Parts: sequence; C-alpha cells; structure tokens
Amino acid sequence: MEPIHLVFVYGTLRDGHCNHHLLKGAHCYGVGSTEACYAMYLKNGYPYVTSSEARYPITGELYSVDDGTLAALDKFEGHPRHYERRETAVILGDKRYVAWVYFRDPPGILMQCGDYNEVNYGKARLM
Ligand code: PCA
Repeated sequence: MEPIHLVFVYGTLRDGHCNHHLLKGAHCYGVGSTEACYAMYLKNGYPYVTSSEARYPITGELYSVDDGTLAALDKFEGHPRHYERRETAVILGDKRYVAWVYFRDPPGILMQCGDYNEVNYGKARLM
C-alpha cells in the first residue's frame, strides 16, 4: 500500500477554492481546526499562516494523500522556499491528528506599534 500522509489545508486548496483540484481523489476527513493558535495574513487574495503569532486556531480541511499528491502539493506551494510544510496537531470533532500544514511567515512586517518614528528611533521593535 502507498504511504499515506495527512495534510491540513486552510486556503486555496480547500473545497470550492481555486487550487482544490490538486486534491482531487484524496480522502477528506472533514473540517477542523489547529490545536495551537496561529495568525493568518492575506496578500493579493492568498492566505499565509504564520506560527510566529499565537492569535487564534486556523480552520481547514484534513485530507489523506499519497506520495505523488504530496510531492505535487509541495511543488505547487513551493515547499520549502515559499511555503514551508511542517507538522502540527489538528482537531476534528473529538479526534486529534498530526498533519502537514503549509506555513509562511507573512509577507510584509507586522509592527508592534503604529508609529514609524518609534520603530526607527524609539523603543519599539519590529516583531
Ligand atoms: N494553499 C495552502 C496554503 C495556503 C494556500 O492558499 C492551503 O490551502 O493550505
């Protein structure tokens, strides 16, 4: 039997979104959320989940995929340079799984305060 990998998708790979066809034929376990809190950023319509900020759990869908599908997803998402695929725990109903998620630290910079001068001259630091 082909090795099976669990992938949790939160963005354009979700059902009904533009890149979902890459998961065609993959078994879907359903909708759930990450056990840990992360943050999601949006740029040009594309979502990026970063593990550098613990704000809220991320909602997504859990799939099992074979080696070939995982390789195709990696190529498409630009792992490990664009998005980085890392394992994290996800909760679906009363079940907990460990699944692959495509993370990316958000493009752009989140600042600690809204004052450019503070960041340049003051105590505030870029996060
Ligand atoms: N595609 C991947 C990561 C973000 C995106 O748009 C996903 O749906 O999980």
